[in-house]
Amino acid sequence: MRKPKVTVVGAGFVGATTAQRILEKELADVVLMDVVEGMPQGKALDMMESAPIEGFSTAIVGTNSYDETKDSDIVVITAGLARKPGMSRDDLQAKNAEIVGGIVGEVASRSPKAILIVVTNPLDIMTYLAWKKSGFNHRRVFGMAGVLDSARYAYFLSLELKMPPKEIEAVVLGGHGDLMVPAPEFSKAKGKPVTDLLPKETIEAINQRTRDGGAEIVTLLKTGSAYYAPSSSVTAMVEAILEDTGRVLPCCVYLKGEYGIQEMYCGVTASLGREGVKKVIELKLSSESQAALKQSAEHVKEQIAKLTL
Ligand code: TXD
Repeated sequence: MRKPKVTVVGAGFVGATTAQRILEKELADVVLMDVVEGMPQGKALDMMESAPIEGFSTAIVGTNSYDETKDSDIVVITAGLARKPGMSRDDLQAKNAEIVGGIVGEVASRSPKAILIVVTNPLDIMTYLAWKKSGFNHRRVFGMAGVLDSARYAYFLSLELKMPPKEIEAVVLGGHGDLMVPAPEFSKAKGKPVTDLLPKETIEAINQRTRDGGAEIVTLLKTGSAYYAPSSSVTAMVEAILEDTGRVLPCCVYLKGEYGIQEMYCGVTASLGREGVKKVIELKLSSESQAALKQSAEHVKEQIAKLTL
């Protein structure tokens, strides 16, 4: 039987680490594509040279051409620019829209049945753009942010509760930015709601650390941004899709009235499988979280309006 094929566009920190995780978990063969000559080829060769040690039987090729991406089951888009000094968020959005738009055109024609997972920031807007440019059914185009934001939330809760991180289930909804919505009412430690375990002020401080989670890493690294947890997050989505598990994960998906949000992309929990989004799971949010989600979605909508499609 043919092994599944995953293309990762952008062989930078997130892209290359995602490729490595997919290979080592033997989820699929990988094509790693980047515009920088030699770089994806070098990283792919280096990863293959770890195969005798790690023992994986999956394979990776690095390339600067889209031809090798043909008939991918999943395309992960991590290509883009980081914000440079003097560049506004809007400038970055316009530049990355150009990059992501171009990539989607190339991959959609060669892999018309693929599922697209967008990672490039600003995440919600790039996911909407990828959907529009691909012409694909919205079930096959979604973005990664919620898995990461929820993992950060779970980790910070585990520190406070002095429990192993894997005992914590945490949920963050909304757009991937300052207005993201940690939902403590759906976050649990060993099955118990964290709202019963921690005082309100402590939870609010953890919510804020979660919202600032990306910036905290950027400040420490000084150049570049997070990639270990982001690549784990993408890999969890790839696994749910390829193994058709129906796992419920927070993702940036197209909404048609869920939570009162119409025809746009925003972070909510969804079940993933071979066809992409199987189902959007609408949680019964507290009135506080519901209002915060609405505000976050409004912000995404304003940013989408700035796109030239
Ligand atoms: O939660 C999330 N969604 C995020 C998003 C978590 C972490 C990182 N997030 C965003 O992912 C970040 O803000 C960036 O927009 C992307 C990629 O982050 P990464 O840290 O991997 O950036 P790098 O290391 O700069 O890699 C980007 C690569 C680089 O190698 C470029 O040469 C390549 O993208 N690039 C391209 N590849 C193919 N085609 C085109 N046109 C192209 N342009 C740049």
